[in-house]
Amino acid sequence: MSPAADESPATDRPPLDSTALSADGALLPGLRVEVVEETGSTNALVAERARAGEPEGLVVVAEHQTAGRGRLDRRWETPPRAALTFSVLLRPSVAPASWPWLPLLAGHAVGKTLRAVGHDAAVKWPNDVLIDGRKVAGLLVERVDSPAGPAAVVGIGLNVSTSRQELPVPEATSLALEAGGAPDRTALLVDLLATLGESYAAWQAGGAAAEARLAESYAAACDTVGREVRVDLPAAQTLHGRATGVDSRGRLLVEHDGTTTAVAAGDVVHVRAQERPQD
Ligand code: BT5
Repeated sequence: MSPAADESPATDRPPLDSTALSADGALLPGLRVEVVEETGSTNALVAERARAGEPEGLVVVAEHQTAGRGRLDRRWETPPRAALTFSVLLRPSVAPASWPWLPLLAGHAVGKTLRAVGHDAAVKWPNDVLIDGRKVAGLLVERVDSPAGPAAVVGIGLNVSTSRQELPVPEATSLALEAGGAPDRTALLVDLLATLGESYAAWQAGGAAAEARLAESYAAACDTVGREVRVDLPAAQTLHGRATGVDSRGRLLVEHDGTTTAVAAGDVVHVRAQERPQD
């Protein structure tokens, strides 16, 4: 463990151990990790590789992103070596109608991994991971069309040793701020990729039954369900209501005046943390 984030901000952060990441048996078969010192966005880099025909399983992790992307042209900002910022190239064989599960599945995998190392992490529909109501990780899944067929780039940003001063918004947190010390990023990345890989394989192989199980398991881990929410819809529409669950297609169910609306991935801008009623 390195010192608490509030005590030791930007100095002396250890690099990722790329030798350990490429060691035999370190990762699930089929995964290949490349560590880059700096890039604009790992999602952009992996999308480029996907277009050039790269097979499923490439993982690019950047020690620093200079133009990290959130959804809808928002930015994802992390200092060098303070976070895990990486993208995974997938070429799912399941029908495109099931692809909206990917950000949920990946966020759920991050939440599970963090809970396994003692954090009280929850997912926030559709693409955030929270600890104690604050955003510790964000997910950006993008579809890329390539001559080899469609691909999905699953981008994950997780704040590890980021100090309070370095976080771009007050609603954010890091693992170090929550636990008083930062875990080893290489070991954490290995754990994240293992959980993500297992969840992805079960989803691909399991058909409708797997999606029903995923919906149940996701909803149980989801901080959004049970809350009053404001959902910003396209065309500047807004939906206010109570989130009651997640359906078998990964849509958020929002109840208002006795009517339930299923909000699809991609149609909802965000259930913004700062607008959620506090406990
Ligand atoms: C996201 O978007 O949360 C998706 C973030 C995905 C980042 C990964 S890093 C690897 C890969 N490569 C990329 O270029 N991106 C992916 P969204 O829900 O739109 O949230 C963006 C908002 O989160 C911003 O407008 C800020 O308010 C906030 N934010 C920015 N940086 C943050 C950070 N480090 N921690 C917490 N919140 C942050």
